Amino acid sequence: MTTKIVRVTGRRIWDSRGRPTVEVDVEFEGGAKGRGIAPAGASRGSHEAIDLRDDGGRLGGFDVSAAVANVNGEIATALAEMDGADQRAVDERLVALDGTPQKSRLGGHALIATSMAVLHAAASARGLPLWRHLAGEAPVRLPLPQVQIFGGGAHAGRRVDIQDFLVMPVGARSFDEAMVMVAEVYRAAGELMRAAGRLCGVADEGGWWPDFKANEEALDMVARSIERAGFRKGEVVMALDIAASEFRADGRYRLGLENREFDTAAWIEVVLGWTRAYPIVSVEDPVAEDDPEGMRAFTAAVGDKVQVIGDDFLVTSAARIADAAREGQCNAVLLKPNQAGTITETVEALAAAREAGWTTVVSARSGETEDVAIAHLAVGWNAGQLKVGSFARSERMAKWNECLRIEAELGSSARFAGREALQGDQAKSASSGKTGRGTSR
Ligand code: 2PG
Ligand code: MG
Repeated sequence: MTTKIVRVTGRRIWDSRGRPTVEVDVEFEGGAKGRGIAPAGASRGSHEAIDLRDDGGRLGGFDVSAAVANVNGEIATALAEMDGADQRAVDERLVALDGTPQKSRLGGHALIATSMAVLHAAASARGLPLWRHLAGEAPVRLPLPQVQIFGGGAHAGRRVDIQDFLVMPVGARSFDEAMVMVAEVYRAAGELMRAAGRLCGVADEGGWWPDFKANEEALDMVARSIERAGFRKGEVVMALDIAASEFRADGRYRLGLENREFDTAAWIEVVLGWTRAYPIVSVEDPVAEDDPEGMRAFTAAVGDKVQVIGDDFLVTSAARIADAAREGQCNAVLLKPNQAGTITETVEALAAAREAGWTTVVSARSGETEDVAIAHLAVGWNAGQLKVGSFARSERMAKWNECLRIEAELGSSARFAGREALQGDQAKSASSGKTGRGTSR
């Protein structure tokens, strides 16, 4: 089936926050089709690919008509007749065409939606599900999910400072069982909030609204929810996305909710205290994106006991990951394709993390759609972990549900990453036959 690109069509559709986003359809000469939809972040790293939003007050300044015009104009022209099965060549053409360091001319959303659409069409041309197209014959695992129980920070009007209070069902033996465990904890959290007279709906990613007087109250509530759901110690553990860039100003960390502020060393002590007091196995962006020394100090302090994820700090950039690995500034990466802007650059970031022996987490954004590609990327790349928000609202559940379908399709050969996903080198050794380093996490 010929994989020559014959049509690229962009249009404006709407994301889970009711904001405009870019959808792209691609068609090959042989008839294969693919569709990609760009997600959108609210707490964005300052070095990630920039979404081009229209000037002026319309739609709050979020409209994407210029970006859509770029897809239907320059991008469609540049990709015409290219081989859609050559993802790298397509992505390199997109990057060169844009010509800016952060994709600001054509728009990061225009580029990632196009890149994803081409990838989908290529899978379809081979008659394969996307995860299988990506994996080839390499082993795959269903990812250990990171699931938000309370949403805060930029996803909840800054009601609390910390952004994501998450759980990870490390004791599950399958993805199906993982979902059941998470559902019990999510429900228990809702019941506890109701009993406390604090049930106020949900935040942007479906996590319960954080009606708390202090950040620590949310930590307590997650721990109590795990207990109330009846899990034994270590079966369901906790994770945090601090998203600390959001509350750092003038070199200090300011908790608006508690009216307290800290220098880097004191702030690190606060977070370390939480990792000792609660069963926290993973902390994302513990300090701000412009605090590399803080990132190094935190990573050194937790050793291999806690997964330290760079999100805003690394923005899915292979070069930044390699630098951070050399400096000991993280030991894990969040992979968000729209931070990089193309699939090929995201794959390069994944490879850099693997090279460093890091763990990897494929992640959605706080602004999402019905697009479930992220579930296929997590499985097909054998990333080990997947983070797509909470356990409510269909733009989140669609991704979890897609993982369940992939698990069902794999049948008895399905493997669930489970606790192993928190050990660096696992994915690398699974594909190369080398023995993993192993950690005490
Ligand atoms: C994050 C993401 C998802 P956003 O910080 O990890 O929770 O948020 O998409 O707003 O950057
Ligand atoms: Mg984050």
